[in-house]
Amino acid sequence: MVTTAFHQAIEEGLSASSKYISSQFFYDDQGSRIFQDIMRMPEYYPTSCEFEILSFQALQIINKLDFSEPFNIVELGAGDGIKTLQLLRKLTELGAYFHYVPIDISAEAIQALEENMSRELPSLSIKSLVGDYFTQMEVLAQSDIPCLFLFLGGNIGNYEAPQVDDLLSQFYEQMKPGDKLLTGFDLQKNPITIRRAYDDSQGITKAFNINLLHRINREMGGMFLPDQFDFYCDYNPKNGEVRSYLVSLKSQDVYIEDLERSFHFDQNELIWTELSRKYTFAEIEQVARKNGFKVVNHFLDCKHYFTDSLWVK
Ligand code: AVI
Repeated sequence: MVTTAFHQAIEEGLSASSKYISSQFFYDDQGSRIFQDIMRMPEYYPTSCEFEILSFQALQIINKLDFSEPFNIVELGAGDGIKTLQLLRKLTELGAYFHYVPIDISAEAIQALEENMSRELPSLSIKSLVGDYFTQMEVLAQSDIPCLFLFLGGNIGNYEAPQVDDLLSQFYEQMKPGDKLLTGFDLQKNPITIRRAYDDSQGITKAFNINLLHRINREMGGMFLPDQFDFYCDYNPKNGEVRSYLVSLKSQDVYIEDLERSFHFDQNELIWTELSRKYTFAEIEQVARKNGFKVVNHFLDCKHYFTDSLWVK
């Protein structure tokens, strides 16, 4: 039997006095498909907001880069690249000389992205890198081509404050002076709008969370009965945190074959699955400064729900 990072995380998280499973484990093939459905939900505004920013403000973003040519657009965790395509299309129309460098740990994801991008923009120069962000950023730091790094989608909101500093300081270390970072931040807004984006009426976010239990069953011989769990989430407007949980509907013991043990769940016991932090401008500026960056500009959607924030090293 192979013990994976997922096995270790489940052993640790379900043994803790307050149980948890990290949201990084949402994204197996099935979870990634459900996430695509989330991004298509009308309540889940971050996707359309960022799409709008990258479609309608591409020129303004490009003007703020102030790069000599050629330059690299480096995408960290590219996904399907649909939003980035808008920016790349504008650059291509303007005749800019640049390379698109998506970085992803999954060779399969990169291949799908390359096929997609080449179909949409046949003249695009794509230089994909497969591996973890930091190793691949180190490779890019060796050349003197200026780089714009993209960390889109509001993924930064899924990190706790110390992890955010960790991540940004590692990005900073791998960047050359003058390189830029464009990061998506979901902003604090009417709490009802935020709660609806996560507590959706169709139960898609619930399915996204419950898939963690299916994944344990598939990958480590778990005996979870997913119907015996529900989903709960809560937005606290005082600290900007959406926290998501699985809830055990009864007192139960669940055996996981690969871990050779059972885990006990009390009735109504929670398993914390995700943090989705919403930021204020002051917090974004503080986090940039703390990690050595200077804020160049905030690019906002028309409702001011979301910002792609451009920073320079
Ligand atoms: C990927 N990440 C920014 C999403 C979020 O909003 O926290 C993941 C997600 N979780 C539930 N809905 C969407």
